[in-house]
Amino acid sequence: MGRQSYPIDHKMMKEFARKHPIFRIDSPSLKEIAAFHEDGFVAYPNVLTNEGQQGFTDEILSRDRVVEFFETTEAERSKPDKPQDFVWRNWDDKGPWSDQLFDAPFVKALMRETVGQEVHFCHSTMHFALRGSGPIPFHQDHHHWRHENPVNLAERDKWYIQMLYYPIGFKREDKSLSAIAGSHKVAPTSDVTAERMLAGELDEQAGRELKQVDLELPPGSMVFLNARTFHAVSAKPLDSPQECRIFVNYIFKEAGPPHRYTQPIQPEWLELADPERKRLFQREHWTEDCWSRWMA
Ligand SMILES: O=C(O)CCC(=O)C(=O)O
Ligand SMILES: [Fe+2]
Repeated sequence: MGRQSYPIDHKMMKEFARKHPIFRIDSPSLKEIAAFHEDGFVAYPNVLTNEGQQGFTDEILSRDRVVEFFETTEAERSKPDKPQDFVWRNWDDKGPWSDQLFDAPFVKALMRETVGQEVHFCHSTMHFALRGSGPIPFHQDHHHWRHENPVNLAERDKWYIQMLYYPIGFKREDKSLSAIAGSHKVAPTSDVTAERMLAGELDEQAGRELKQVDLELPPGSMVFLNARTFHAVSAKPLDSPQECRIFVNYIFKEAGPPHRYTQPIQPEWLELADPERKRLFQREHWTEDCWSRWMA
C-alpha cells in the first residue's frame, strides 16, 4: 500500500490488517498478565512480525514531518548546535501499520484483560532520539496521579496504560528504558521518590521488594506499562552505534474525565470507524476548562 493521506478507507485498512497482521500473537498469557499486575509492566521483545517491524519502521520514516525533520537534521549537523530530538504529539498521520495499533486483536486482548470493557484511546506520539540525547529521570505518566485537581484526586485509581513501541529496539545504556518493578503499588504522595524506593524505604508499603529493571530490547518490541509505574530512560552516547532511536507511544485510558493529553478525534476517524473502534474514540478530549466541568 503506497503513501496516502490518512485516514483512507477503513475497510481497506481492515483488509490489509487481516492479510498483514502487525503482531505475532493475538493475546497475552495468564503469566504475562500476572507479571504486569505484580511489576507494573511487561515487556514483549520482538512481538511484531518481521513484515510488521519493517513496514511500521518504513511507515514512520515516510511521514512528511519525519522526512522534513531528517532533512533539517542533515543541514544542522554541520552547525555547532546539536540537533533537537523529535517529538510528534499527537501523531495522527497514520498508515496501515500504525492504524492497527489502535485495536489489533493483541491490543484489544491486553485491554480486556486489564482495564476491562470501558477503555478509550487517549493519544499517540512519535519520538526520535539522536546521539547526544539526554536522559529522562524516573517519573510517572499517570495524569490523575500527577495533577491535584479534585477530578484527578477522585479518579486516581482508574487505569492509564501506555504501549511503548521500539520498532528498531535499543541496547542497554543507549537510550534504554528502566522501570522500578512494583512502584505502581506505592501511594502517590509527594514524598515518594525513586531514590527512596530504590533505597528500600517503601518496600513494606508496596508489600514487595521494589527493584530497578534495566531493559534491552530487540527490534519490533513493545512494553505494556501501567503509567503509575516509575520509569526512566538513559542518555544516548555520542558514539552510539545506533544513529537514531525510534519510540512510539499509544496511550489508553479507562472511561472517565480526560487526561491532560487526551486528544481531539478527527471527525473522519469516527465516520470511517467500525462500531468497536467508535467506542474507543467516542470520549471527551482535554481542554483548559474540562476538569472544572467534570466537577460541576
Ligand atoms: O523513551 C522511552 O522509552 C520512554 C519515554 C518516556 O518515558 C516518556 O516519554 O514519558
Ligand atoms: Fe514516561
